[in-house]
Parts: sequence; C-alpha cells; structure tokens
Amino acid sequence: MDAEHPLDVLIIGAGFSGLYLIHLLRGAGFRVCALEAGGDVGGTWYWNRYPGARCDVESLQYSFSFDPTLEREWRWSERYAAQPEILAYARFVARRFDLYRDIRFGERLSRASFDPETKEWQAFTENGSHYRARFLIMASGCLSVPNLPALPGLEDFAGRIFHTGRWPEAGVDFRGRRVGVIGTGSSAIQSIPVIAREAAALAVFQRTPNYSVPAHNRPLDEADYAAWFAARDHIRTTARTATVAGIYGDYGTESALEVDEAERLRRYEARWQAGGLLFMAAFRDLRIDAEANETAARFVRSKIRALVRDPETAEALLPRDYPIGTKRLCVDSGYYETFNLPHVRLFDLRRQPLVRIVKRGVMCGEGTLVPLDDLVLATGFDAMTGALMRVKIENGRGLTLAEHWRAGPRTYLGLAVAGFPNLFLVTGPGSPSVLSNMMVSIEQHAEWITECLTALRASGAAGIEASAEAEAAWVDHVAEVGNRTLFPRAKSWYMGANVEGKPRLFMPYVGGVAVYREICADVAREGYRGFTRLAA
Ligand code: NA7
Repeated sequence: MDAEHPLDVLIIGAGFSGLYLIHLLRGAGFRVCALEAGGDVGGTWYWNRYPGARCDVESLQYSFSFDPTLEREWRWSERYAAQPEILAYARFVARRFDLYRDIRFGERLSRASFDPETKEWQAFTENGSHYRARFLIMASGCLSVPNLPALPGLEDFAGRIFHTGRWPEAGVDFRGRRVGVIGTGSSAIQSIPVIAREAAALAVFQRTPNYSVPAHNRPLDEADYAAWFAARDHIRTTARTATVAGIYGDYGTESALEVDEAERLRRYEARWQAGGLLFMAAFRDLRIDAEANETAARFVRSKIRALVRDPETAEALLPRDYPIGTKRLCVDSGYYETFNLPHVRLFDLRRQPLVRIVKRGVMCGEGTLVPLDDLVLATGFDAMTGALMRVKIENGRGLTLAEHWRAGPRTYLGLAVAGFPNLFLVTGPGSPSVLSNMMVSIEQHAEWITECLTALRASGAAGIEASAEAEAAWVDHVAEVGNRTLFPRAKSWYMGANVEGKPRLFMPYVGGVAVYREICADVAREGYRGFTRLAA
C-alpha cells in the first residue's frame, strides 16, 4: 500500500485506538491502513515495559466491550493486569480480528499535508514511505512521547540510562547494581518496589511527592468472573452513559463536609481497604471543593506517616502543595513500604536540589555524591499534544498544527481541528481522554468517527471540517468546566506544566464521558453541527 494506491483512511498508531478503528472502518467498507512506529501492536503497552508496569483501571473494565464474544474468549489473571498481559491482549485482539494485515510496523509519520485540490492527505514517514488518503486519523496516543528534561550533566553519566516509557524489550537486570530513579509519578511508584527487590541500593530522587493509594491487586477467580458476567451489561452501559470517568463503581453522593469526622474517616478507610482510583469517589465534591479535598489529602498523609517508619522520610513523602487527585492519583503495590528497606533512600530535591549528574552518580544538595551504576528516568511524557506536535501536519493553506496550537491545543470536541479538513484525533485534548477509562473513550471516538465517515460517504461529500466558531466555543467550554474544578491548581501534565515552554492550560474535558458522549451524539444527530462538509 503506497501513494499509487490511495486509501480512504490512514490511521496513525496501532494501540487500542488504532486497532479498533481498523476493525470498524474496514467493516464499514473503507480501505484503511495503520502506520505504527513500534514493532508490534499495543501502543502504550508496547513501549512501557518497565518493571511493575500495570494498568490502574481494573482489567475487566480496561478492555474492549464492543464484542461480548471477545470478552468470553479472554481471561484476565489479575484485578489489575500487568503490562505483559495487556500487551498479549492487544496481540490477541489483533489476531482475532485479522488486523495485522492492515498495519505497517516500524513506520513513523513525519509529515502530513492536506491537498485542497484533491481533498486528500499526503503522508510521509521517516523511512521515506508516501501514502495518500482521504482521511487522516491520529491515534498516536496521549502518553507516547517521553519527557526528557534537561538534567545537567546527563551526558557525562558512565552507567546505563533508561526511560520508563522506552524500556528495553529484553528487560533490565538490576541485580547487584546501585540504581537511581528520577521522578515519583505513577511510573516511578509502580517500578520502585520492583526494582528495590533486585537492586543492591536504590536512590529515589523526588521533586514533588505524589498521593498514592493501594491497588490491593489480586488474582481473579471463577467467582469474580461469575459476578462480572452476571452484571456485565449493566456495568458496561453504566460506565459509558452514567459516569464521569468511564469506570463503573460506587460513587459517593454526599459532600465530604456533610458528614462528621468519624464518618468521613470510616468512608476513606473503606475506600483505602478496597483499593484503587475510586478512592476519589468517596464523596461527590473532592475534585471541586478545596476544603472537602483537604480532608481526603489529610487522610492519605496520615496513612503515609503510618506506613513509613523513618519520620524524616515520611515527612518528605507527604504531598502538601496541591489538592489530591489534581495530579493523577497513583495506585501502588507497596510503594511507601519500600522506603522501610535498608538499601532504599529518598532524596528530597526540594531540600537538596539536583546539582549535576556526573560520571559515577548524582550530585545533590551541597556536594553530596550519590554513587550510581544505573539511572532510571521516570520523568513522564509530553502528554496529550506531544505526538501530534511532533508531526508536521500542514493544512494546505500555509498553516501547521503546531502553529495553530502555539498558545495551547484547540479542538472541536477533542476530535477535530478548525482549518484542518478530514483530520481526526482520538482521545485528543478537549475530550475526556486521560481523565477517563481510556477504553471507554477510545471505543466512543472510534465509533463516532466511523459513523461520521459513513454518513459523509452516503451524502457524497468529500470530507468535513470543524468551523472556527465551533472550535472556539468548545475551547471556551472546556476551559470553563475545567476552571470549576481544582485541577488547575496543580503543576501537572494535564496542565502541560511538566514540559518546559509548553503552554499552561488544562487540556482534557472534565465534563465526564457520559455528558460528552451525549454532546457528540447530538452533534451527529444535528447533521454534524459545527462542521462544514467539503463538496466532492
Ligand atoms: P509523571 O506523572 O509526569 O511523573 C514524572 C515524574 O518525574 C514526576 O515526579 C516529576 O516531578 C518528575 N520529574 C520530571 N522532570 C524532572 C526533573 N527535571 N527533575 C526531577 N524530577 C523530575 O509521569 P509518569 O510516567 O510517572 O506517569 C504518567 C502517566 O502514565 C500517569 O499519570 C498514568 O496515567 C500513566 P514533578 O511532579 O514534575 O515535580
């Protein structure tokens, strides 16, 4: 497949979004091809092979729901599946629906240009391949471009350097090694307990402490599966149509301030014992009311104090300067307890700044050398926009996407961009995306796009383009809803704050998957309100 044989749709990425899009669009009769930079399907789960990598949404819910037969054919072994199992699932799905034949691996898109004459995208890869397609769908992931901060002296380090998001396929042997981990986000919090089991010494360099709740991961058994299948339809439908995060569960309906302290603590304790992200669902106002939020933050701090024996280390691990949940809550298996091990040490970079990385380790504070053999950068991603901004996407009228987004991402529904015809984003900025169970959001976007292309084909139109007015109104709405929450109070990757020079604004749509689904459905029902069609 190449420029000689134009496609209907070119999909960028063969993670879960790309896979489902191939399946749906091919089934609807479109000629499709997906380009994937990696060597296999799986996206996030292909690249993030670091020790301890696992999903923080329960596997039964973090899985495709579009085919109930598929659900009966695949068994998750644990409540929260580890990366190898999720990757195996992606491969299973790709084989099951014969998707491999429409994927080109080792192909990274470098430039895509819309031709207003032919109303086609011309796409070019780093390998020099050239594709033509009527529609271009960027399913390139929200957390797919590693963030490599400018750490002074990194190039001088004589040991091995790894980034959690680009982990070697063959794995890494840390036995007998002195390992340093930079960062304490979700990737670090998952990997630290596992690396500590192997390493001779482990130094954790923390700039900002994170809030983490226990996963209480465990094997799934027949009883779990019986319960799941008994309620499966209800769970799936409710997650899609009646929740904010696309996760079915028990959502508190009261304010944290409506109940007394004893009752509040009882509810937090119950959530802590249950484990997982639904800790934040204990009360309805934890993400919107600072005082309510602080009650939950205080509870987690008390847990950290109880779990970490050394009072000074415990104190340094306490997050204080942003509301709980406004950076993504972490879900861990033994993170805080790891600091009780004699060979694990926390370095608080707020008190002892990282001065320089040198040949044999890290210098911090006033000249303390932490000797290291290996350095693990758990420094996150250029989230949500990174993969889109790195491709030169030109609209055929002299504008690139990077220029259009100079002051921050602008989309209509997180799905389309004004001035860029026949371009779709999956789980893009301005959609619930990373605030939701990605599987729920991916399925909704893939289905919406497929219906849209099918409707366009039926009407004889050559394409579709979001209007500038619709985009502006949506950008305002996303900001307005975001500003009603506590999210803008944290320097998070949701805000673009983790990447130097990136515009600061709250990128995902916090209105929730249920509301958002309705809005998207209304737009379609009203003949794609806010879009204009391209004449054939
Ligand atoms: P995150 O959550 O962005 O965490 C990155 C961590 O790296 C965080 O603790 C950062 O501290 C730290 N960091 C980044 N740059 C530096 C420098 N220059 N010096 C010291 N520390 C630094 O990424 P993850 O990969 O853990 O998780 C991303 C998402 O993937 C996660 O939320 C899940 O949804 C899955 P900071 O907080 O910026 O001070």
